[in-house]
Amino acid sequence: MPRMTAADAAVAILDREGITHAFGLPGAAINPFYAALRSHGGITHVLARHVEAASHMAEGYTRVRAGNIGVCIGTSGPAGTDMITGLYSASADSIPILCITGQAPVARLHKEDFQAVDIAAVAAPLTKMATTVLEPAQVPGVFAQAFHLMRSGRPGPVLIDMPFDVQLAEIDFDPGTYEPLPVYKPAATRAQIDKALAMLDRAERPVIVAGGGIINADAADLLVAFAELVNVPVIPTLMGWGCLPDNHPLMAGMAGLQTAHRYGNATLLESDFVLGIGNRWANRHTGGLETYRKGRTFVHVDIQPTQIGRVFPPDYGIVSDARAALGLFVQAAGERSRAGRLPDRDIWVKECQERKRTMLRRTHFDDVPIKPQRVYEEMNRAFGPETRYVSTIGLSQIAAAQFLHTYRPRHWINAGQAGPLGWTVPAAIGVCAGDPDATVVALSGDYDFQFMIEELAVGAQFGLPYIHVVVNNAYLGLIRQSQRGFDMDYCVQLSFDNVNAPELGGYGVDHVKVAEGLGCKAIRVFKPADIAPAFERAKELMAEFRVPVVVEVILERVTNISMGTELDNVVEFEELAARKEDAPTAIALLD
Ligand SMILES: Cc1ncc(C[n+]2csc(CCOP(=O)(O)OP(=O)(O)O)c2C)c(N)n1
Ligand SMILES: [Mg+2]
Repeated sequence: MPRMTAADAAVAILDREGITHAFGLPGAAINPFYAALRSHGGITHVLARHVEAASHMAEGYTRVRAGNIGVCIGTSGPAGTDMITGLYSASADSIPILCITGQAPVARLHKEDFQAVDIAAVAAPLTKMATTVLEPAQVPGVFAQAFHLMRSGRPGPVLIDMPFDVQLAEIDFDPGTYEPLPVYKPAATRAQIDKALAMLDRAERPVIVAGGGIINADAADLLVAFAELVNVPVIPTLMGWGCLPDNHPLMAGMAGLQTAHRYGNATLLESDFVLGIGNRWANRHTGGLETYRKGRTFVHVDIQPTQIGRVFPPDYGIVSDARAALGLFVQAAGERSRAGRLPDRDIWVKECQERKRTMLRRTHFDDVPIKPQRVYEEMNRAFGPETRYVSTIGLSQIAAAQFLHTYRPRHWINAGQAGPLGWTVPAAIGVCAGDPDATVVALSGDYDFQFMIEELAVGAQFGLPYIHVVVNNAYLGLIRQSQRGFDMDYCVQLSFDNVNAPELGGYGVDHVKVAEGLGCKAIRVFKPADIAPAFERAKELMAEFRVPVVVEVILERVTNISMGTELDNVVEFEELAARKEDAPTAIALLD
């Protein structure tokens, strides 16, 4: 039997489980694991500048491609606590990442040793498993179990904490015969699918709410096939956005309080039946449940049994992996279609399409300083359907969801439930590492960008080029808007007179200089007409220098973005589109 350190065994298992990339930074307590990484030589390591960033890089890496699992590595103590935000964000969005931490030696764990924090206990509520491995011979089993858990059922993150002496201890392990454990995914039965379809048949105005579970299950093709067979409009959730192209005739718009289309909300409110697949009835999607549920019948399909009935009791629930369920939905609907037993939905579908054509928000403004809506209009023109957008939170992200277009799964990469500021730069770097040929466009508000701006250096060092659009209002914009309810504008201003950059006119941080200082390229734009040329120049710079390129757009300070507390009371602060020139890059044009 081959003998090796437990750390060598762990790295050999990563390899056998298909891991090719890791994001992290070393420290004394994790050096044995780094020694194993070095001697193995087959895993590309990206050196983060902040340990939290490593966890978000791992998330970006997982989210970009089906089957990917991002690995993030840190030392003991604060490295582990830094990565807690990534574990939270990953677990909230059902994203598997493997977080590996070093730890003080076993015999010193209870002696308040330097950086000996009980990270497994800290991470427990945010992971599917969090464990400090005390026996070196358990290391192979713990890693095998970690991959089994991350891939089974509702996907999610795992933390493995390894004391220094456990990593170094020699064990017997044969990587050659190591085998990943089978993955468990519950599957719907045909009887369950037939029952749901019979309920759908009885509806007059049905919609499908398509959640991120469809993307996680790599089942977008089946969703489209099913929707087309039954001719039922689809409302993707923010996490499901891209599972059918925005320009698909059955894409009815997103519904919700913020990241939603006017036509998506109107269609949901008109509907009498909702088939939710791989979604979790998130509160920013549903708004008040009384409005959301009123007069509607609900069927809920989810991989996690305990999700059924968590937010409200559906009329019927099915426990299933989205791919398994949609496979049966396609089969059963196909049989009904061939037998001529599917109801005609043409009138309802046309009504939804008419709402999509007419209920538009205005994007075309020529104002200086620039209004944010115009930025998204220019992005729609500059970036094609292959673009992978990355964003996290803020007015910037909310407006992006309202105005940008997504055409493919995994092309809207967003920290949906947790929304941690600072996520965007590292997540974009993880996306680039996971799909080096992708066109990646990240979008941040100025504050999100400042949170982890140092990670730009990682993109420059490791040759991970992407375009980062920073919409700068010198405000914690979303919080400023929500403070209107308190009649205040308190502690939300990022503006100051930068003594080194008077040309910024009080907007504070000189993002161009910071980005350049970190080895990236950057362009600043003040006028609407300069946005498009800046995007074209950014593409050239990215191709030439192979580094991240920042395009900073100086916005007007105050713009309120459409949002509300109920699906039927979303407040519009700006003029609506009246003619096609008002929203020239909308999917379906007015007039
Ligand atoms: C770590 C963290 N702290 C606080 C928040 C709350 N928060 C959400 S958006 C926001 C302001 C974002 O400002 P900016 O990135 O400039 O975007 P804008 O809304 O101005 O477009 C804050 C403070 C958060 N989401 N994450
Ligand atoms: Mg801002």
